[in-house]
Amino acid sequence: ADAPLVADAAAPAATGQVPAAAEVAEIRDRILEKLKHSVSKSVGSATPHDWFIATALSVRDKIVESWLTSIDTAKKTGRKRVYYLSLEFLIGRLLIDALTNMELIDQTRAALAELGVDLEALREVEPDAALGNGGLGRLAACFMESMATLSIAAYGYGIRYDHGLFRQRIKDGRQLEYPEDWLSYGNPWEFQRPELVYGVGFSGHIETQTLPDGELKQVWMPGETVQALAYDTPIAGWRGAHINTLRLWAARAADPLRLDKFNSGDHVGALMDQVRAESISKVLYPGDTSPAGQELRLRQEYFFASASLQDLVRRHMSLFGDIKTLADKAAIQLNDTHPAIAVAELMHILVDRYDIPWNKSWAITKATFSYTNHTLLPEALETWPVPLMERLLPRHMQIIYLINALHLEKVGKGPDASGARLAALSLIDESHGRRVRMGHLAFLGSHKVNGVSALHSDLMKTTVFRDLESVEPGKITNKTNGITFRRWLKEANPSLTSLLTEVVGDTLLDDATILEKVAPYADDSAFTERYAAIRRANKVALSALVRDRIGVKLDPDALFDVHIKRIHEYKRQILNILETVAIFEEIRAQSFREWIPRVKIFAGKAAASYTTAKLIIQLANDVGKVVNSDPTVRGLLKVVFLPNYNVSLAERIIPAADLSEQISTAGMEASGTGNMKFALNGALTIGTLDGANVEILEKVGAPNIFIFGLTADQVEAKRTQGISGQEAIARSQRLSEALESIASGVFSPEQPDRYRPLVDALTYNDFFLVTADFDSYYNTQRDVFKRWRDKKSWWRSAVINTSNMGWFSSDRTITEYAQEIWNVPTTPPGRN
Ligand code: GL2
Repeated sequence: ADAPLVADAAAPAATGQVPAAAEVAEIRDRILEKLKHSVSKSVGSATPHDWFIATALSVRDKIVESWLTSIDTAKKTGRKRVYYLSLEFLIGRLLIDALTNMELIDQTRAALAELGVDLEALREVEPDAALGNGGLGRLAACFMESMATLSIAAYGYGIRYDHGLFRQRIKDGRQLEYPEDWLSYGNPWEFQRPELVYGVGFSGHIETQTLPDGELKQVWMPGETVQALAYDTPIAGWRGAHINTLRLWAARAADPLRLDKFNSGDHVGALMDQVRAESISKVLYPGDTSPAGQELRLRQEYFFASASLQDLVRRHMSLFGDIKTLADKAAIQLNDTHPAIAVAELMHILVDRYDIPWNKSWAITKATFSYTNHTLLPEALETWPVPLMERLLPRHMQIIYLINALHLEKVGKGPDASGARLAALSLIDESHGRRVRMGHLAFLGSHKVNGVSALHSDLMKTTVFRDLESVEPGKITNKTNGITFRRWLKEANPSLTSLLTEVVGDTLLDDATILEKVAPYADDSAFTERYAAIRRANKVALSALVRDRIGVKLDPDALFDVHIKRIHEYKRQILNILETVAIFEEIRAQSFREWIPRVKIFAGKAAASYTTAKLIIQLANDVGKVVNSDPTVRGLLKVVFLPNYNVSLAERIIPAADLSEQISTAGMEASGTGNMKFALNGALTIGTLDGANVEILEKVGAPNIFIFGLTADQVEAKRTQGISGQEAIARSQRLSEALESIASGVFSPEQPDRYRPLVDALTYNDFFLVTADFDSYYNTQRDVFKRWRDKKSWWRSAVINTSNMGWFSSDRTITEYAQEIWNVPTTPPGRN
C-alpha cells in the first residue's frame, strides 16, 4: 500500500494537470478503507472487481454528501420538482461518469496507480446498466445527467429490471439472445429503501358506496396487490454541485412465502405469488407476441406509474399539505406512452382518494403532465385491448371512459363533427377490436406535447395527432433531442476534449455553445493535424478492440464507415449492405483502379421476435465472411459486425468513426441521437433529410455533410404510387446485380436461398424505399470517396462539424423543457 508515487501515477491525466499529492493520498486511503471494510478483501487478494467496488464506494461517499444537501435545499426552498417517468434508462457504466462529474478522475487515477491498479481496467469490469432498448432510453439517461447539471430538482422513475437488454452473441452469423445479468456482482451505486414500499393493485371489482351526503362513490377493491420497493441511484451533475435521484421500483409479493402451503408439502406452490409478482420487474421489454406477454407489459406500466405517483403525491403532501397545489409544485414528464396510464392513475388518486371534484381533478392532471412522443411508427403507438384493461384495471377503464365521454361531448359540438372525425378523436379505437389509445390519453391528459426534432414535431401535427391538434391547437411543441457532452465528448474522447479545451477554455462542459470558437481552427493546419492525429489514435484503439473481439485486423488508415444502432428495416442497414456488395463486385471486376480502403462497421441488436431484422444481421455477417476472406479486395474492403452493441461499445466506436451512417427512410426516424454523437466527435454524416439530421445540416452547412435520398414529402408521395421496387431495380444495373448476387447465394453458398425473403421484399414490397434511394446513396458514397482523397478538406469539414455541435447538448434541450414545459428554474453549472 505504501507504493511510491511514481511519475507514472500522474502521467495519464487526460487534463494534463498533475493532481495534488495530498488529495491523491486521501483518495488512496479511502479506497483502501472501502476495500477492507466494505468489500472485505486485502490488497493482496483483491480482484479487479473488488477494486472497482472499493473505488465506486469511495466516490459514492462524495456524491452522497452533495446528494443530501441537494435534497435538503429543495425541501427548504419548496422548489417545484420534475418527475421523469420512463420505462427505460439506458445508463451504461457509471464509474468514469461519476468520477468525471465529481472532478475526481485524475486524482483517483493517480491514487489507484499508487496501488498498482489501472483505472482503465476497472472501467472495463463494470457491467453496463442496460435498462433500455436504444435511443429513447439513452435520451432519458442523458436527460437525468443534464437535469442534475442544471440543478433542477428532479427524480427519474422507472423499473429496476433484474435483467436488462439481452446480451447478443453472434453464432454462425446469427444473433442469439442471452439473459443479461448486471446485478450478479451487486450494484455499488444503489441504495435500497426498505421503508419505501407501496402497494400496487390489480384486477378485482368496484363497489359503489353512498357517502353521508348522498353522493355516490366508486371504490376499487383490487383482487391482487403487488409491492413496489424503491432503489435509489444518485445521479451527479457536472461539477457535482447538484445530485438527483433515479428511483427504480422492484416488484415483490406482499407475502413472500405461503407458509401454510409450504408446510403442507407444496413447496413450489408456496412460492407462486412471489414468482408472479416478481415477474413484473424481471426483464426489460418482455416479449409481447403472446397475450400473456402483453398483459405483463401492461402490468409493468401500471406498476411503475402507480408506485411513482403514490411516491410523489406522498412527498407533495408531506411538504405542502394540499393536493390542489400539485401542479404548482410538480411537473410530470411522460417519456413516450409507456407511462401514459399515469394520467388515469392521477385522476383515480384525486377523485377517489382525495374526493376532488372531477373537473378540478382534470385541470390539475392536465397542468401537471406533459408528454413526449418518440415515434410515428404505427406499431409503436401503444393501444391496449379494452377487455384486458377492464380485467386488469377496472377502475382506470371507467375513468378513461369518462374522460372520453366528456372529450367527445366537447368536440362533438363543432360544425365538422363527422362520425369519422369523432372516431379518430376517440380514446377508443374501434377499428380492429376495441382498444384504448394510450397516445390519445397522454395527449389529452397533458398541457404540452412534444416531438423530438423539428421535422418529427411537424409530422406529428399532420399525421398521428392531426385531429387532436385541431382540437387543442398549439399544444404540440418541439424539443429537439440532445446528448450530454460529459459522457459523449469528455469520457468517450478525452484527448479530443483536451485539444478543444486548449482552444475554447475549460468551461466547455459548462457551456457547449463555446465550441463555436473552434470554427476558425478548421483552416489552421497545425490544429487539424493534431485533431487528425487524435482521431487516428482512436482508430488504432478501436482496431485493437475489433481484433480482440472478432479476430479481424483493420487498417487504421482506412475510412471507417460506421452504422451502429438498433437493427430495423426503417433504419435501412440493408441499403448500406447493398452498397457494400456493389463495391465488392466492382473492386473484384476492376481491381486495377485506385480504390479508397474502407472498413464497414456494423453493430446493433434486433428485437428477439423480429425475424427480418435478424436476417439482416445474418446477411451483414455473411457478407463480412466472404469479403474479408477474398484476396482481391484485401486491404481495400473489410466488413465487420461487432456483437453486443451497448453504451460502452458506442463510447469506443464513435470517437473512431470517419463516416456516420444516418440513412433512415425520411419521415421515420423521429430524431436520432447517435447522429449528434458522431458529428460532435468529428465524423461526417451520410444521411437522409430525416429527424435531427435536418438540424445537423442547418448547423454544419451543406458542404460538410452528405445528404441524399427522398425527402419525407417525396416518400409519402412515392408510397401512394406504389411500393414495388421493380422499376428502380430495372433502372439500376448496379442494384440489380447486387440483389442478384445476394439472392443467388454468393454470400450463403451453404444455403443459397437464405436471403430470398429479403430480396423479394425489396423487389415487390419495398415499404422503406431502399431501392428508390439506392442510386442516390451509392453516388453520394462516391462523393465521400472523393472527399476522403482530399484529406485537408475532409478534416476541415470534421472540425466544422465538431464546432457546430454545441446546440445539441442536452443542457440546451433540458433548458427548453424547463422554461417552456415544466416552468422550473435552471442554474448553469459553475454558478451554484
Ligand atoms: C426513439 C426514436 O426512434 C429515435 O429517433 C429518437 O432519437 C429516440 C429518442 O427521442 O426515440 N423512439 C423510440 O421508440 N425509440 C427511439 O430510439 N426506441
